[in-house]
Amino acid sequence: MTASWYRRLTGEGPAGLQVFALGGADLATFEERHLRDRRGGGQGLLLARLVAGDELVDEVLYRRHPDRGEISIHGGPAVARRLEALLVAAGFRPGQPVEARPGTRGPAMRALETARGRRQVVHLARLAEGAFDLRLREIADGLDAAETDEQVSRLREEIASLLERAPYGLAMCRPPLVCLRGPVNAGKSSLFNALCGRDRVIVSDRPGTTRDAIEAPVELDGFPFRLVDLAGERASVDPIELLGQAEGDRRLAQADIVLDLQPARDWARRAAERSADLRVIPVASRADEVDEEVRVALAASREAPVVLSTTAGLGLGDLQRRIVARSAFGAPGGEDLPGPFLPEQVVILREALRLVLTEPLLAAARLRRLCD
Ligand SMILES: Nc1nc2c(ncn2[C@@H]2O[C@H](COP(=O)(O)OP(=O)(O)OP(=O)(O)O)[C@@H](O)[C@H]2O)c(=O)[nH]1
Ligand SMILES: [Mg+2]
Repeated sequence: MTASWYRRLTGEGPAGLQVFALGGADLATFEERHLRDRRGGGQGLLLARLVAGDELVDEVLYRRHPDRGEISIHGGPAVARRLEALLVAAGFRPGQPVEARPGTRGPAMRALETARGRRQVVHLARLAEGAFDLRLREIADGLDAAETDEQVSRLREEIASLLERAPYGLAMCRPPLVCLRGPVNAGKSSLFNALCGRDRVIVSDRPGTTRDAIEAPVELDGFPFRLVDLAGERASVDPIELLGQAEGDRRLAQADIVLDLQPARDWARRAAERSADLRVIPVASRADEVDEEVRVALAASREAPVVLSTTAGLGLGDLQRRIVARSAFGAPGGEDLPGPFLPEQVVILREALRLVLTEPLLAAARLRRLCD
């Protein structure tokens, strides 16, 4: 919550009608205490009685926005002074609203609390120490001091390269979603447990064991991911199973990466069921159930599935490497360098990039706004 503030929107003077904007942590208390008998006036406007205790100060119009309120008073300068006195007594201070800054070190520190995995901890710790902040300040200082177009365009390149790192940083703060799909009994839950490193979900030879979507944070090849086990796919009329499958569809729509499992022994027969979705990594599961020649042929086939056996410990390393490579962690430029890691930071950096060649000083101010 920001400190409480108020601001006069109309000029000072003898005008009868004057408008004040107010916001911050004390807004709701102020409304409760000083705006009585609020009643609808249309288009989000309310009529209310501005009161101080039992005393009526003025009849006012009040408009509530999500982050602030606007009061229109009618009683002239004396009432305006009275309103200001009430606001100050309630903890409001005159001036511009305090801007909500995304910050760089604070959010990294908070994200560290739930960080998993070596790379995530190291990356976030570096951000929490101020590595990104420092880069922003260096660029902003450079822009303030720049005297030639060449100097400005070099700094523009630096902003652009910070933006290129955004997918990596965003994924560090909000790990990519990996969903396990496939027919019943394909071995999804067994793989889920293997990637979690413990028996997190039930595995059984009964088709349709998993009925709900279950999510767990995992570390793959040192990188953080959110892994989701889904109900197996098959025709069903059971209402609970149908609910589970609908939930599966919902999670699949959100997935960054989909592991599409089909038992190696059914691979050829089920060709039509496999998706050509770019997010999909095909997995020929339960590969210990087929001969070595079949495994080799599968791996060399056009689809090049990961040939996997959870029980025999086959293909797990290959699978993890492919997941990382397919994710934002494996994208070009996805090096472990400080860069933006929150969507709000990306918005401000984009704005700075847009401004930098024509208004370098303004771009520098935007970059400083990002800093803590
Ligand atoms: N031989 C062999 N059996 C496996 C392997 N992975 C899983 N299984 C067996 O296959 C059966 C189904 O495994 P699950 O992991 O429960 O399969 P699922 O895809 O989650 O099944 P549903 O939840 O019903 O959709 C169990 O009996 C497992 O022990 C594997 O790599 N090799
Ligand atoms: Mg299952």
